[in-house]
Formats: sequence, C-alpha cells, structure tokens
Amino acid sequence: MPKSAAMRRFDGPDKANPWFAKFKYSLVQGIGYEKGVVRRDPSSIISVNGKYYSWYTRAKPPCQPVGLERMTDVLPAHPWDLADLWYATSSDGFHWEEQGPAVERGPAGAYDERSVFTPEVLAHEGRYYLVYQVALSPNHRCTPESIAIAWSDSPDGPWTKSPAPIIEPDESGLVDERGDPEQARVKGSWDSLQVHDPSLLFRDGSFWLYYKGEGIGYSHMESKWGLATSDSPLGPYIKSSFNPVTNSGHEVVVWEYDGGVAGLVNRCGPEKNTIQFAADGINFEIKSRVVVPPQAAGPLRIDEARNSEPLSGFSWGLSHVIPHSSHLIMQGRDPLGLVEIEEPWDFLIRWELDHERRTYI
Ligand code: AAL
Repeated sequence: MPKSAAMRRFDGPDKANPWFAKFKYSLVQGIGYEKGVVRRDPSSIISVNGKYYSWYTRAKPPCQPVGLERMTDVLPAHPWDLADLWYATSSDGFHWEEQGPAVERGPAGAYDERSVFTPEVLAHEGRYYLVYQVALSPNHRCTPESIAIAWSDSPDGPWTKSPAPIIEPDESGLVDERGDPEQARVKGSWDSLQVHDPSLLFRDGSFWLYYKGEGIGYSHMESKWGLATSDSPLGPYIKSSFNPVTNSGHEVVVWEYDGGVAGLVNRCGPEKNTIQFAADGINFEIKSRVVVPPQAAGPLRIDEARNSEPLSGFSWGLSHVIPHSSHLIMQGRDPLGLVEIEEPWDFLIRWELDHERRTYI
C-alpha cells in the first residue's frame, strides 16, 4: 500500500525519535478530585529520605469561581485566586497524604495579599526553595502578577518568604480605560502584563529561573517563556537579553539533560505541544511533537547519574485536570474520562510516559 508523506515521517523518523512521547494518566489518592477543593499547578516532585514531595495551589472557596466582574474579597475570580501553597507526600507516587499549608497568603497590603499559587521547587545544598506566583488585590485581568521565593532547611518547612518579589512584569505598555489588556492603548513588551509559572534550575554555578510572560497588547494565548539568572538563589535576578526564549508555551516545564535544558512547550503559540531542547539553556529547538501532553506537569527530579535519556527527567509526575467543559460535566466525567465528577473542581492526576504506546500509531 502506498503511504502519504505524513505517514512515512510518522512510521520512520518520528517513531524512532527518543524525544517523542505519549502519556498515560492515572488517578491519585489524597490529592485527586474533591468537590469544593481546588488543587492545581503542581510543582516538580523531589524525593527526600525515600519520600516524594509535591507542592501545589490549593483553595477551598465558598463557591465556584465567579469571574473577574463578580469577584469580591472572599469570592474568587479564578480557581487559582484566594489560594495558598500546600504540599503532599507519598511513598509510591499514587497514594498521597496532604500535609497542609507550606506558604500562605500575606496580610492586607503585602505583595502577596490576594493569592500565592503555581509553585516550583529546587533542592540545593541542603536547602529547599519554592518559587511561585503572587497576586495583589483587587485581582483584575490587568493586575500585575509577580514571582516570589521562599526557603527552608526542611521540605516540611517552616518557610521564610522573600521581602519582595524576585521578578516583576516589564514596565511598558498601557492598558485601555476598561482595563482590557488585549485592547491596549500602547502595546508593551512580551512580559509587560504578568509573569507566571516560575521554574528554578541550578546550572553552571548559577540559578536559572524560567518563567512565562504575558504582555499588554497581546492575546492570552500568545504567552512565551523567558529566563532570568542570578548568582544567588534569592536574587537579584537579571532577565536575559535573549528573552523571550520560546515563541510559545503556557505553564513552564523544564528539566536538565546532557548539559542543556529541555522543556515541554504546551497550549499556546505556533509551537505548542512540542518538546524542545537548548544546549545552552537559551536557544531552544523543537525535538518532537507530542500527543495529549500533561497540563502544568510537575516531573520527578532525578539525579545526574540517572539522567541518561532525553526524557529521563520527564518520566512521570503530577499534572492537573480542569473540568470546565460543560458537555463533559453533563456527561459527569472529567476530560480524560478517569473520574466521575459532580462539579468542575480542578484536581491533580498522575501522568507517566507510555512506553508501550511509544511505537503505537
Ligand atoms: C496556570 C498557570 C498560572 C496562571 C494560571 C494559574 O496554569 O499558567 O497559574 O496564572 O494558570
């Protein structure tokens, strides 16, 4: 039978490509679907004394998020609004025990008064660092959101917060009188509206902080990733003059491989749903196109000795499911068909590379 050019590619180079990935998903216990509770945007997983640790956004609002027009001091605009960072531990990656809050919102007037959310973790020289997003009140679409850091000598805390955010949006652009950043009066730079999704790596003696930027005058779906580096984990962080370092991508997911940095670029932009690699951590190239990637994935961090394959640092982890879509809710199932749901509360699931299906069409 003759084959089309697309199927010749798929049966040949695409299938044999060690960067190609398919995923399978399973339910987790302890931090999975729970009516009335939001759990989302999990960090990478680290293993400490034989236990896995994960941090994530958690909220327990009085009702479903009400949107930006109706939000109040106690009613959240979004699932990640009025949230705190919680953590859970596990011995097998399937059964998790929720341990409680790690970093909570600050008092009125603090830079993190409205919400702390979307954490990432770095273990470095016996210390633990959480990087995460912070939001001020009131939380409108154009409220600047920044990135902050907290540290501790134990993964169980207590955590000390930085006195100020470590990355702020670029000061450029002007929103219109209705506060709609997409209809800007003056277009700003790619990260002038908000900075999100920090992920911290230690490489070549420096701290490399990747983050997502959204700009004034850009659509929400035009997010990209940038990089800021520092000699000290607590900063000051200097934004790279190469920014943005991707032209696409929503939640930042990066891991180290072969002296460079690999990333899952998903959801937004012309290169969405690709795995990319930059030998120098800056100049990313597409290595593969992936199928149904995990959303906001937090992969297990591994040590250098086990990092032998492109996807060794991206072999399993947690991700979130956002069951907003009404017809799926009417059917009473989440988008991946894994769990019966009564109301659309975001929840965490486990993903892993599907080795069996890697060569399956
Ligand atoms: C996420 C992340 C950030 C955004 C929102 C909550 O998936 O990109 O954290 O602000 O959505």
